[in-house]
Amino acid sequence: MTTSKSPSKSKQQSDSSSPALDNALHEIQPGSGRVDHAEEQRDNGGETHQQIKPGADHGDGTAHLTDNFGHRISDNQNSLKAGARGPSLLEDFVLREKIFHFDHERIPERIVHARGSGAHGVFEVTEAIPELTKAELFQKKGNSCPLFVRFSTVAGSKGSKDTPRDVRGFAVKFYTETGNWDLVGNNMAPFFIQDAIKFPDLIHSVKPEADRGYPQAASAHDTFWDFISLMPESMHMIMWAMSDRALPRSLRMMEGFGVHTFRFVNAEGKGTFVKFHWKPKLGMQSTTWDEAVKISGADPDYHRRDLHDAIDAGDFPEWELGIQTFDEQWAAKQPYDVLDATKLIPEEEIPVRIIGKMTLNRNPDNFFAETEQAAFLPTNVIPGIDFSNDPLLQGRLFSYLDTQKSRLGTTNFHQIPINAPKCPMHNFQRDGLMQTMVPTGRANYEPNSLAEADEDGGPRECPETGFSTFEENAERNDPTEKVRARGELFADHFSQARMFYLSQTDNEQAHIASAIVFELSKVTLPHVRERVVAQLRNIDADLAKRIADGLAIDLPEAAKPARKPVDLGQSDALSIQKNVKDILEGRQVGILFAEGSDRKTIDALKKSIEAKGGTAMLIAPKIGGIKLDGGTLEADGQLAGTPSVLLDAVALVLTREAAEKLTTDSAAVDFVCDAWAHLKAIGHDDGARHLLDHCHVPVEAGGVSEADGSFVDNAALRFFDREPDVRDLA
Ligand code: HDE
Repeated sequence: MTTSKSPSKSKQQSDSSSPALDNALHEIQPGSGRVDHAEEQRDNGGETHQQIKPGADHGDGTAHLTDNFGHRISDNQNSLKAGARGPSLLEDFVLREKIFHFDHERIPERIVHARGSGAHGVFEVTEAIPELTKAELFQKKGNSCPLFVRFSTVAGSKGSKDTPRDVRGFAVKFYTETGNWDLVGNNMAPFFIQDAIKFPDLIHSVKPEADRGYPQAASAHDTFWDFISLMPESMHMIMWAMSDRALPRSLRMMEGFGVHTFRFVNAEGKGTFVKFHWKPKLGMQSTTWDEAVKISGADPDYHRRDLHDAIDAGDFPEWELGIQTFDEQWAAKQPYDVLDATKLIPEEEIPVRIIGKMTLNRNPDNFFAETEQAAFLPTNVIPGIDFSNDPLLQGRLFSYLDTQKSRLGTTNFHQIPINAPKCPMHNFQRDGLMQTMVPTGRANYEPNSLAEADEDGGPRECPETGFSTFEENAERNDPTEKVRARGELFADHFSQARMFYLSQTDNEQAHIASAIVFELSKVTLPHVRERVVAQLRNIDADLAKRIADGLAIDLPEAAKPARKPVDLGQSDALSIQKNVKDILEGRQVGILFAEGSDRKTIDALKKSIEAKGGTAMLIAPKIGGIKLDGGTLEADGQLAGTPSVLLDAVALVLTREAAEKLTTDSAAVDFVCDAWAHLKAIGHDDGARHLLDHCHVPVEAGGVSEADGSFVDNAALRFFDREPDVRDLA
């Protein structure tokens, strides 16, 4: 069956600056046996099942509408009836097939990370690391491969909003020449729990409560905090989850982490521990909490739209892939266990070494077929990359394969194009539900000697180049001892939580404190609130006091730590604000205008915003055309539908009369008040001052300026100094 492809709006392929990038846009062309499901059906041996071509369209390129078995449909508007006003007939196979298929369109959503957005891209090696890994991909600078990424929230359902306070999934599927490598990480470096056996409990506690089915996509409720208060190991991750990292401004502006310690293995069989990092080209940016709440109403698809639009416009999001590598000896000297996923390795201890670049350059053609059906498996590693004994990772190695069977319904989910490798795939696995490959010949077992009779005996194993598990030095473990226990240092639950908190700016610390007060204020069980504060006392006395004050409760006794915390100092890399990139790229700047606004100011602003890589968005009370000197100007967004929460900075270019009129329009007042409260740059001309005065925005405040070049410079920043004026930071 032919499928029509919509013309690409983006400048994607033709504009890529790197030849490697261009090459990798084309799929890896393997030898025989490649299965290209989208174009045609082939069997394992490479034979094609021919499609009947003649008369496949109307002669003008428009395909014939057919049912699923190729029968042309004459009428797609009316069902078959016994008379025009009579009952529908059972024999209407066109109607029945259409409704039958529709009835079964939904599949179970992911148990966690149900809401996600995907994109295709390419990975390019910028520094070869053969001394660390034999992975084919990393042998040469310039090597590249196609990839697919899916970003997600964790707790919410598929149809929930993009901007809850939550961890974001950051899953990357590299289609390498030696098989798929899935780096299934998050935008936060540690995790809530240490052992996979606690994962179902963690997720049950954060999901909507069992009896009442709410709250959706929120951790601010009894069961989550009840569990957390009883799991001190979660305290480090709680600091991250309550920080601005949980409120990314854009999926393009967040870091990614492999979380676990993995292992590189080189050609000599030498193992090196490795932690993976993704560093965004646009730097990190977050929204404020109030802004995130309002965005979820104004545009629940805020992140999905932003990612899609950026790629569509040719502003391809980029991340650098970095590694921290270390050996057993180094690991043994640390005050934490590198196998404990609730811990990170400070970048000041081991700097992140950049080895590659990921560019997202193509939107999925079909959300369901690609983004929804993408199945990531931490077990997808390539020779040269291996696992560690992290007990959380070990549990994941089972879970992901298992879950795909119930979500995608078949053990053959690897044949779905988004999941299929782009290198040759041959084995003796056969049959199963929804088998789409048509193997030929008799060889469905191995060893066989069919080749001796001139028959195809099928593939053979590869002792030299195949995946072989790292031979671990078992010195630190006795593999003959069966225990339900954890490493000794796993018991330190607070040292890194404290390091994270102390590494934040004052203002970021205040955000953490406000977030915890907000969340605990939604908790109805007083003993849970108290128990959380008792745990927080082990992180920082001041933090615990702030929370107790914020809840108006007495400071409880500190919880007794399982192991005495140690002082790890600070790590500046953990703060967003200490690392912010002062750039306009990727940012959306609004210019509000109305009848009579000065066209020259608008044009000049737009030009300089675009010159700095930002996007200018014209906003007016009416979208179709506003009268200005010398003609009319169309807006990109209508004022009520484009609140300032969707913008990074706003310029107000208004006549005095228009400004006065807008003081009675709550959309305009909210536009200004929110931009002020969310610490955004505000530019204004003389006429617009009236609206600013009405909204009590002091024109001499930081980030408030004339609507000229100074505004465009400011637009790259947020003005945190203003924060004490707009909210209680106690
Ligand atoms: Fe996942 N996780 N997870 N997780 N996870 C899933 O797999 C699970 C963990 C992560 O875009 C599920 O295919 C267990 C850590 C991402 O499709 C499921 C444990 C990290 C995604 C599952 C963890 C992650 C998932 C649901 C503890 C960061 C979305 C659907 C042992 C390193 C991938 C699916 C996508 C998805 C299980 C812990 C990241 C149920 C048992 C730690 C980004 O299998």
